[in-house]
Amino acid sequence: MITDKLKEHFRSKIEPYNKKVKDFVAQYGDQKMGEYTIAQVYQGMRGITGLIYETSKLDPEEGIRFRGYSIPEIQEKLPKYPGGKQPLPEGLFYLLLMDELPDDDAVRRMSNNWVRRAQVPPHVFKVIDSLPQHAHPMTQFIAGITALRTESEFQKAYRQGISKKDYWDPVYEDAMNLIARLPRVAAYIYRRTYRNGDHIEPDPRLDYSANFAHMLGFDNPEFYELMRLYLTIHADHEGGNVSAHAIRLVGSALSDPYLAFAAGMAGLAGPLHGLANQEVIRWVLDMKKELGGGLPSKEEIAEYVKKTLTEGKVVPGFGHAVLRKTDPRYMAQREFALEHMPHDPMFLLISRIYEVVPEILEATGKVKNPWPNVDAHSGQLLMYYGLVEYDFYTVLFGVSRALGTMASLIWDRALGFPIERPGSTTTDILMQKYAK
Ligand code: CMX
Repeated sequence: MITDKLKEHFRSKIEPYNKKVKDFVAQYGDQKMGEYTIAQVYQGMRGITGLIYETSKLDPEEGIRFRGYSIPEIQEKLPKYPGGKQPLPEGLFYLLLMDELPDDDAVRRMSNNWVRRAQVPPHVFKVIDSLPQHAHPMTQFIAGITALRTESEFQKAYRQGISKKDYWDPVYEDAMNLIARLPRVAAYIYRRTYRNGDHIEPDPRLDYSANFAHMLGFDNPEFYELMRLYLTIHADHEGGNVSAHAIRLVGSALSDPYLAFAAGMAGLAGPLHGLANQEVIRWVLDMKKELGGGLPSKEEIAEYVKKTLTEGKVVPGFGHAVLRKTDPRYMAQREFALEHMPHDPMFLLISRIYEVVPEILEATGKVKNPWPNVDAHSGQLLMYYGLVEYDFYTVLFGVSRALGTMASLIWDRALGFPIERPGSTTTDILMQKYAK
């Protein structure tokens, strides 16, 4: 195990945080938090708060807050690469884990720490190579993550009989190692699938995002900046979304962070969740093809959207289970596009879709949030710089999602959260009780 100053700093936070939680529960634990309806139970527990997730909180109107900071605030307050404008995801992870804003030194320490941990064992590449090249990148990613599990410190420590109060320590090790290794695994999948296996070695002098972009094969300072923004804004979205919740749930059984993260990635690969980023581009390209190329008019887009709905499909990139406004993550990406590629034809099309879709979804009378989410924009930015293989986009989302969910998982164990086990019931039981 690597002993590091970051871990010692984190260790110093555990006791006071634990005391805060224990005192609060001791004093207020019997207070009621609210009531919910039968309909909410049938609607995927929508609006029922049933989890403590310390690192971020989603407000329906304002969007995500990371440890209290909104996206514009973290863009302003987190350290940046010299000369850059976008926050460094190393800094976001520090904020989520330590519950304090990092300075430049802390971010440099985080970057260096991950470089020291980044070595991926060769068998992981062999496992990925054993899959057919046409296997979806998320299939390859999940296989790679599961293969990384041979390195689990938590698994080893548990077998040796570690005490409950120390669980967080090997979970921290696994989480940090996983975060450090994911870009290499992801880049390996990209290069084997789309670049004839022409792999690129990491460059330890680069920051986390730039090194990832470099291994993918995109050595453009503007793309580095995009990757810093991308990895920061996709990192965390409170605890109830499918990927974060799956990671937390599986982790609560004391499955190690690799298993928990693989479970979360299986959820992220669903088209109603993270896979929506690839679906958006697929849908937009299909639209362009059907409408003869070029920039379709608003009327043509409206017809296409209505046709999508008539066919019983969702309009990808729009709607959200919690948000009720345009996603600030969408706006942050739009601002990036306005600064770097305002005349890009794909950006003009994405902007026009934004003008057309909400009114149509609203008119259905059932869509609760007609506004775009994060996935409506990300593909356009990637395509602009040449990362056009959209089946790969959810892997990028996954690398980012590790930052928030791993910070949270470390806290789950540091706070001694129990195994998650909500109750369930049946329709017949409910009918006997309520349908009188
Ligand atoms: N297109 C068409 N119909 C939509 C829709 C959309 N974009 N968004 C919601 N609806 C429909 C739902 O399918 C549901 O229809 P039924 O009553 O016929 O089942 C109805 O409107 C009510 O749904 P809701 O309460 O507004 O939304 P949910 O909380 O159930 O679902 C979400 C949220 C994101 C799954 C949904 O909006 C959706 O499918 N969006 C498109 C896929 C997408 O972009 N997902 C990415 C979300 C962000 C992320 O996790 O990465």
